[in-house]
Amino acid sequence: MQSPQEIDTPLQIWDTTSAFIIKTETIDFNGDNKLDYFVLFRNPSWHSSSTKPFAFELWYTSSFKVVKRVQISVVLDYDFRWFINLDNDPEPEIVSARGFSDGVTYAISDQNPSDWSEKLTFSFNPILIDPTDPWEVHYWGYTKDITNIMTKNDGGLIKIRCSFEHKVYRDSEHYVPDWQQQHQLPVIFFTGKPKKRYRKDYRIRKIQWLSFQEIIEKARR
Ligand SMILES: [Ca+2]
Ligand SMILES: [Ca+2]
Repeated sequence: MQSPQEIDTPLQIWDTTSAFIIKTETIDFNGDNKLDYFVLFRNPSWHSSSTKPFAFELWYTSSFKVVKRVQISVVLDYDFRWFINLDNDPEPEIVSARGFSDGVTYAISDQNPSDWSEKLTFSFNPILIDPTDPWEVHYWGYTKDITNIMTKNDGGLIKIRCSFEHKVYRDSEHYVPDWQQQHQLPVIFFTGKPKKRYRKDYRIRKIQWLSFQEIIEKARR
């Protein structure tokens, strides 16, 4: 699981709009093993009373072709995204944690390589395990603490450590997703270092290793 890294803007991206660049990040978002770029631009025609997006994020491939343009109208308190390939198509899936201090949505999105649009497949509860902890205590998976989603390779198929039997209740801190599309909110396990060491008895049972597609289908049932 990798997150985009901030870099100096490559010279190939510099042009007449460069004065408006807020930041440039790099990640391989299309899965061809070459680093691509996200460039965040300030919208020069935005003003405080305007309803226009205040910024745009342009997605450049490694060959500096713009393949996606995202309008940004809201400043989130939490806006984390990680890229990891979880299925058989080459492009990575996006693990995200987005929202406000009173509610963060953890979700996995599938990318459509024809226009790089993101389709939310399911939301989940993030549970963190410290791999050096022999007791495998379950902590809440805060965005700054998680380093990787727990997966294993099962005969060429990627399986994700998860559970659908738990008592993780979302309090006011945790946003509940659209239940019309998703009937069950799984626990997804991550490795990392629990700095806050926040834990409750989540009563997680029947821990399974399921493929990305199996989790999508089970969450909808
Ligand atoms: Ca790439
Ligand atoms: Ca994929």
